[in-house]
Amino acid sequence: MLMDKHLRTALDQDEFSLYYQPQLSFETGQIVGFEALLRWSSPELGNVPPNLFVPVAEDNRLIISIGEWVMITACAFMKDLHNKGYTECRISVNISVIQMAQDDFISTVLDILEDTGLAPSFLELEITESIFMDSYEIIIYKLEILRSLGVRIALDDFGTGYSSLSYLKQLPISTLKIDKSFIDNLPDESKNRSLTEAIIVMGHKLGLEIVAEGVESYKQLAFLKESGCDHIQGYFLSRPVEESQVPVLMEKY
Ligand code: G
Ligand code: G
Ligand code: MN
Ligand code: NA
Repeated sequence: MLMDKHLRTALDQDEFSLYYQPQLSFETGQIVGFEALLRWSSPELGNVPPNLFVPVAEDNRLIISIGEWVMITACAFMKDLHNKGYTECRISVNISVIQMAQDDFISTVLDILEDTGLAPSFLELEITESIFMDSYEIIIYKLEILRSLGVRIALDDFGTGYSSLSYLKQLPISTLKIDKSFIDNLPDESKNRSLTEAIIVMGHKLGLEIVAEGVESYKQLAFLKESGCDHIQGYFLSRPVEESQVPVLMEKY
């Protein structure tokens, strides 16, 4: 397959980059973190979105080396931001189940933290329900070790068919990311309004931090603030930006 072939050389040829999307805290009105989002600019195929190439990279297992590059790059970026004086900012990285299934996943994460000098509590791993595919007991165990060392764990796309309440019980998570599909038609749609409010209350009772994803309007922001949501992420604040634009955002908020 064409994409498979070009993916094999993409890392060596420097075709990947990371964009960063800010998360704002209602409590402080400041940016508390960024989600790292992978971009692939292929000379042959053009810009290929991650929802197209990540599944291919999972099938051919390139996601292991690509994911390692993502984590190194994202942690180095955040350490650099700390050095610029923004010492409280966190970085969230999307992790594939294929990466977590590797025997050396924990040592890979710890090596990257040590090499970049980033403290564990400033790294958040975003996971989805797909970790329940197979050998999930080992993966949960690995997440528990990382969590005990201070690394944060976020459950991504929460509330969709892909994640359920039983995961909240089984996973050592610190953050719930409410899926964009719940946020889209707030505050007009009454079922989504109730569900969002209930997720926030439930999450807080479990001691979790709540992030709303895909916030595109002031109306959504106002509703989420009123409902006690902790953080928001979405185009209303900023699209994902390249690294050079991050200091501009830090000054703006
Ligand atoms: O950035 P965008 O909205 O196009 O992301 C689309 C999907 O790709 C999202 O589900 C996101 O979690 C996933 N994605 C983005 N960056 C990464 C990455 O570095 N690793 C993995 N495994 N998935 C990513
Ligand atoms: O699955 P995950 O939550 O990791 O995917 C995040 C994706 O959502 C990224 O690809 C990002 O570009 C996209 N995204 C972030 N904020 C918004 C938004 O406000 N609106 C839309 N349509 N997409 C968004
Ligand atoms: Mn994500
Ligand atoms: Na999501």
